[in-house]
Amino acid sequence: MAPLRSLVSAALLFLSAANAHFLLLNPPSLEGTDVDEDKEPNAPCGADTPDLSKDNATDFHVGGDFISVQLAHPQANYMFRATLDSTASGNWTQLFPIVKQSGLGAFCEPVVTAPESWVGKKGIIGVACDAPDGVLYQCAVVNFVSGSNTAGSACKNASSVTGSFTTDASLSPLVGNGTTSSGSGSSTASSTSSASPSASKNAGSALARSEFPIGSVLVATVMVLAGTALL
Ligand SMILES: *[C@@H]1O[C@H](CO)[C@@H](O)[C@H](O)[C@H]1NC(C)=O
Ligand SMILES: *[C@@H]1O[C@H](CO)[C@@H](O)[C@H](O)[C@H]1NC(C)=O
Ligand SMILES: *[C@@H]1O[C@H](CO)[C@@H](O)[C@H](O)[C@H]1NC(C)=O
Ligand SMILES: *[C@@H]1O[C@H](CO)[C@@H](O)[C@H](O)[C@H]1NC(C)=O
Ligand SMILES: [Cu+2]
Repeated sequence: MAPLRSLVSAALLFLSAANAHFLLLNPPSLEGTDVDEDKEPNAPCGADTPDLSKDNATDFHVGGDFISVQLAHPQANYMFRATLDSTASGNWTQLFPIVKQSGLGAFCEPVVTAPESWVGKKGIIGVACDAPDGVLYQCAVVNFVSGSNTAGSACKNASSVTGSFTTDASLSPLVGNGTTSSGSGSSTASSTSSASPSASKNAGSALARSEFPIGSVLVATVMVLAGTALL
């Protein structure tokens, strides 16, 4: 009995962990290495609220530094933005054109710049990721420093990944002087993407939903296991 029960709970654990969206690897996420991906739909930073008065910061070179992410969806668009606002409540400046990642895994832009006037200041870099299950958020607390950083081996694209510049009606309003878009209820349930004109409807959505069949298979497995346990 015990092995079966642990198998079921292991499957359930795996199910809850299967809600993978994306990770911000560099600059390091405010949430550290233990990111709560279920809370990534919460604007502006996911599970945590930054506090510039106490959060640790890493250096970000305004002349060019790298932003690297890890994507668990077959495709997503990114907005790289930054603010000096102490709690990331607004005044976001766009750092890079909206870029689309196609293909799972590592993606890195080696030369992302920030305003020269920010040198010596502490701020927040935010990454908003428009994924098939909604807009997801991560932040990093950084010290803006002068010069540029040559991206090393930590900055790479997975072999099957390609990128292109794009437009995205969900991401483009996320900069400016207003307050942040409050996430507009973009929870896990409904997909509000397909704003991108280049998203090919048929091929794209079939691919984009490839995570759901896996989930269903797991649900079926758990149900079979649970059913067996009742016998
Ligand atoms: C900041 O870094 C120091 C030294 O590494 C560490 O002790 C402290 O816990 C960190 N603070 C936060 C909020 O992560
Ligand atoms: C944005 O910056 C302007 C000008 O510095 C300031 O008046 C405004 O309060 C800021 N807004 C937010 C949300 O921080
Ligand atoms: C990854 O792909 C993007 C988009 O094509 C490109 O801009 C970037 O330079 C690539 N990164 C690396 C490390 O080659
Ligand atoms: C934000 O407001 C400041 C001060 O009013 C202005 O200088 C700046 O251009 C505005 N930035 C954006 C992105 O609207
Ligand atoms: Cu996701």
